Amino acid sequence: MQTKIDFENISAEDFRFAVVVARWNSELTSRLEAGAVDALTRSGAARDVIEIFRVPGAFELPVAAMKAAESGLFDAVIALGVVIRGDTPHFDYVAGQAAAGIMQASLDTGIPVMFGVVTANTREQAEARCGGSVGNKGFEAAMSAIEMANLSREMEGLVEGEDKVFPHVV
Ligand code: INI
Repeated sequence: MQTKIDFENISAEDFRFAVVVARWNSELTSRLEAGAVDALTRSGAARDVIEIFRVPGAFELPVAAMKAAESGLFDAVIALGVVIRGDTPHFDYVAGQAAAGIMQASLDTGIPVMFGVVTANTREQAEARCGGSVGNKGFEAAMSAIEMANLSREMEGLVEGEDKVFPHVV
């Protein structure tokens, strides 16, 4: 059974967000960044509660995401990058470590950290996912961040045995 999310009732208001953006493939990561900011502001976040941090490449996303999550200043972190497969195994190391490190940052801090990293075999595939025919993974990651920020706040008050209503799930 798939859980239905009541998007009418999940809002980015009253939350603060960090967006960590890789500069590699910056003409594409800038589109992810614009999509993420669009999703957050359209959902009620003020522009001044969204902090943007830049890192050289996707490999550096985890450490910056971890620092943002540890700071206590943000309710969710959105890590954005584009890794495109080349002729060598480099892609596997960069994409794999970015994914593992982002998950580690999230689990170690308890702050939701979103994996907004496009991993593609070709530039065309990447373009399609950065505001092209397949959507904008930055926008999607930000919507997931809003959902997780809401869920985390609801779960903070969980007491065993107590009836708890999760308003954003219908
Ligand atoms: N970084 C990316 O974000 N995307 C890539 O496609 C990429 N490629 O192809 O090499 C990439 N490499 C740089 C890497 O993320 C680090 O910045 C670098 O290795 C220094 O640690």
